[in-house]
Amino acid sequence: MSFKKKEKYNVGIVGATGAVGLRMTTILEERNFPVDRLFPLASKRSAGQPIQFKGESVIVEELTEKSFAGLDFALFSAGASVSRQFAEACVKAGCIMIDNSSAFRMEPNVPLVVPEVNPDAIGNDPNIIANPNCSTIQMVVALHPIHQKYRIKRVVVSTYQSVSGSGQKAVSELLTQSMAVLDNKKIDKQVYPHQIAFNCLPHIDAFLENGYTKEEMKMVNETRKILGDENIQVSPTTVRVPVFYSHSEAVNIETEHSISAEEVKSLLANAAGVRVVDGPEKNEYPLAIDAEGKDDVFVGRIRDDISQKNAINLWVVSDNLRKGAALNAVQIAELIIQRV
Ligand code: 25A
Ligand code: L14
Repeated sequence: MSFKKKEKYNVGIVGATGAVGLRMTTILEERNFPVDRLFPLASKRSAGQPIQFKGESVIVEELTEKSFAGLDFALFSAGASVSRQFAEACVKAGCIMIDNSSAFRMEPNVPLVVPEVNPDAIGNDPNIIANPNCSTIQMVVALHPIHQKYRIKRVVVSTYQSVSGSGQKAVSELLTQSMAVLDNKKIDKQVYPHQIAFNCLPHIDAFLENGYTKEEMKMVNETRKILGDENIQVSPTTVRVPVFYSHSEAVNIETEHSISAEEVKSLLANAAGVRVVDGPEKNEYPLAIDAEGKDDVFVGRIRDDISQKNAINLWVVSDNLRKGAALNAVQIAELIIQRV
């Protein structure tokens, strides 16, 4: 490994002022990642703005090809085009790129990593590591222990995704549209093609020729890559709902071997990164508002599929900006420094 062990590391955050970038900084601090210096980077628009880190103000700088000199890690969350534009400069500077965008996820030589699921995919000498899509991360954390024990054949999933997945401006759009509706005023649309307040949009990311959206095809292809099994069939429908933070998912799983809800409850209760919340008699099940700000993937409504043998249903909820993005990226950096 050309990466050298140090006591502390220089870490850049590309897209530091965005919804995910802000949480990357907070999570590095919360988890006491050994940061020597933090370098918040963003577009020219945000340069000069202060970011709070460990009780100090750090000034955001404009991202340029020179930004990576002396950095050990750069955590990218500024969209796929920024990642494509700056990947080469980052790697050439000897800086490990942990990329939250969709730019490199399906490249065969780029590891796509969820630390609880496929930590070994990182390999011995990583330069670019891709952070999977948020909906995929929370689903595979729950699927992995089930796949290992019962061998998953097929997954049918519907998502209920919060607006924060599309960044800070979408959070503002839901808020202002909601207030406009309650005030009987005309609504303004900028981020989504339709009103999101008091509505559900079966449309996340662009439509493809096969009638599915890019977000749906990420769930198909990334799930196979992370679980290392090209035979898993995934049938997804991804839906935007008027929720600020956390994605929820209804997941139906069909397995090769005989499975029961009772067994899956105890299996998931002991799985890394999972918290089972399943007390229907007390109205207890995972909720988006409870998952916000937390690290776990919450799983509940665990029940046998009454229509099909060897099949179960789950309800899976997690904070899309944390485990779905910023936390997973920081965990990848932690894995790398533990291994040198
Ligand atoms: O292509 P992808 O991979 O599908 O990703 C698309 C977008 O989704 C978000 C992220 O948006 C990304 O840009 N995203 C990606 N992965 C995600 C995930 N897993 C995810 N969201 C959730 N989960 P974002 O809004 O969260 O973050 C954007 C950040 O990127 C910085 N940025 C943009 N272009 C850049 C750049 N940094 C460097 N070079 C560039 N060329 C961006 O910084 C932000 O930090 P900024 O300076 O552009 O914006 C700072 C503030 O200004 C607001 N703003 C944005 N656009 C405008 C604007 N203000 C005025 N006018 C504008 N046109 C932003 O809201 C921000 O607060
Ligand atoms: O990581 O919710 O590919 O709009 C792209 C779209 C993340 C979230 C990705 C959204 C995403 C997203």
